[in-house]
Amino acid sequence: MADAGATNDQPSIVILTGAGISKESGLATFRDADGIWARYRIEDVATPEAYARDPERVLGFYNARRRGAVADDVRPNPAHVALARLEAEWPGEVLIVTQNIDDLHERAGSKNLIHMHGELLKARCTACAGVHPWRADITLDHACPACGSLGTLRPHVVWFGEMPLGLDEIEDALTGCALFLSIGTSGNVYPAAGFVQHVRMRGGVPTVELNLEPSEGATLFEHARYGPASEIVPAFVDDLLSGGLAAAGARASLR
Ligand code: BV8
Repeated sequence: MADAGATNDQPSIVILTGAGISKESGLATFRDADGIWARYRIEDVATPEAYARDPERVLGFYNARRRGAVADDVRPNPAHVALARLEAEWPGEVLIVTQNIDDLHERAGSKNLIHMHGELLKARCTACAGVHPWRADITLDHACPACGSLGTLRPHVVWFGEMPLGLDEIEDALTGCALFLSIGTSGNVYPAAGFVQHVRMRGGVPTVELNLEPSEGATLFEHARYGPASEIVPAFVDDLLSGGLAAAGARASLR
């Protein structure tokens, strides 16, 4: 993980993404009317207590989502591709901090990426903490590839009540960035939803929300642009690459 802007004096960008950026790739969001939390209760499938109480139910929930995420027709959309292009062409560091557990940012070509809520295509052993690439279903009949324990594999994802991953690197990046972008997230889940306040407290750093509609934290952003990510993200990246940071504010509506 590169340090936040420490490698060069060019302006660095931190981008927080959420389920909305993957919606047009065919993956469900959480809080839209047709979202995951409209069909499942968090307490039943996305907490350590749920896994302890009924591991097969929790494994089944993630197995269904993993099958969806690896389906042939689920591919990066123009928003993912635009962010990979930004990372390749922007003179300073670009860090994507994603709440998403799919691999669409990687498949679009993004390299500097933190999955703060973990990764659906990895399994973690509760006996030895080993983490392994895993594209198939996880069942209690599987043995850990590292320690051989049976029935100890869980999805390598961060459940409610568990500590998100990479918070130190994220904190460093938020402290040094010249632009903070939030894309496709409702701003309901912390600590991710609090990142914009961290940047605001520094003063003088533009914060931009790119979303289908105003999020819970919409008023905290200096600029905003609303519409489908596959349209507004490539347009925003074009402006950044052609006009620099100043264009970011111009492209997005002033708050
Ligand atoms: C923790 C992984 C201790 C598994 C997920 C204050 C501080 C710290 C914690 C808390 C706090 N207050 C409350 C808490 C506890 C809790 C929390 O936030 N609860 C909420 C419900 C109030 N947080 C935790 O438990 C976290 N851990 O706190 O540890 C700690 C304490 C202090 C400091 C550090 C640590 C752990 C949270 C992680 C839980 N795991 N997922 C899985 O995926 O199943 S969270 C879950 O929600 C998803 O992962 C997702 O990433 C996340 C956020 O959802 P979004 O991505 O925003 O999706 P959503 O559907 O909500 O919104 C989609 C948006 O896209 C919408 O706005 C929509 O309009 C837009 N959209 C739709 N279509 C499009 C679009 N935009 C553009 N284009 C489109 N086409």
